[in-house]
Amino acid sequence: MFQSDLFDAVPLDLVQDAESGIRYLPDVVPQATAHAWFALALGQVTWGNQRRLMYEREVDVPRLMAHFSLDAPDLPEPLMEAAVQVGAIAGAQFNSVGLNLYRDGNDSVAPHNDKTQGLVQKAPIAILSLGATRRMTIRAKSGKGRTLNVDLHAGSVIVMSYASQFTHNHGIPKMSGVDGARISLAFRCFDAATLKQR
Ligand SMILES: O=C(O)CCC(=O)C(=O)O
Repeated sequence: MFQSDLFDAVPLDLVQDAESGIRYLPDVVPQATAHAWFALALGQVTWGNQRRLMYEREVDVPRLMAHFSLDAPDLPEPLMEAAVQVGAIAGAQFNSVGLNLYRDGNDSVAPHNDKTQGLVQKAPIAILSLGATRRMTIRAKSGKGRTLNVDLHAGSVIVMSYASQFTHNHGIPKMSGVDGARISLAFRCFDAATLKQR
């Protein structure tokens, strides 16, 4: 499999499509702010352990998760500020945030596309990284396309178009030598009916 490793601390256009494609934007949030938001999110969020079926056995999902509507009265402190800053750079008014806590290099998320049901069509998804650097793999679903490996540094944002969820998978593989925990804040725009049900 042909791989392309992208480690540069510069904006990267990873995938092009008729919407905004997939873009990596480093240093959207200053390091000191990313550090403070990491500590606040780690301490203030009630992290949940989910289970899933794998080969007919129930196993732990290998990361902790949480979710908030951005109008939630119990929204932990940094999330609204983060949503405003990330929304400004992504050109979207997000109304929901999904949080992932990767406790160490053994935590991961398998290659997948985000579920588009209930999302506002053509609105992007933006993921802010806090804490340890982790690698994201991005791969086209069809063809013999290369796998892109992009290192997601604290304070960076990856913006993925709605359209790209139909053409590409993304994942965070297990990795050795990871220096601590990482939190990702995945901002999304749900339609009103879906948002109410979540
Ligand atoms: O942690 C990340 O950067 C990826 C998160 C993700 O793929 C998801 O929340 O669906």
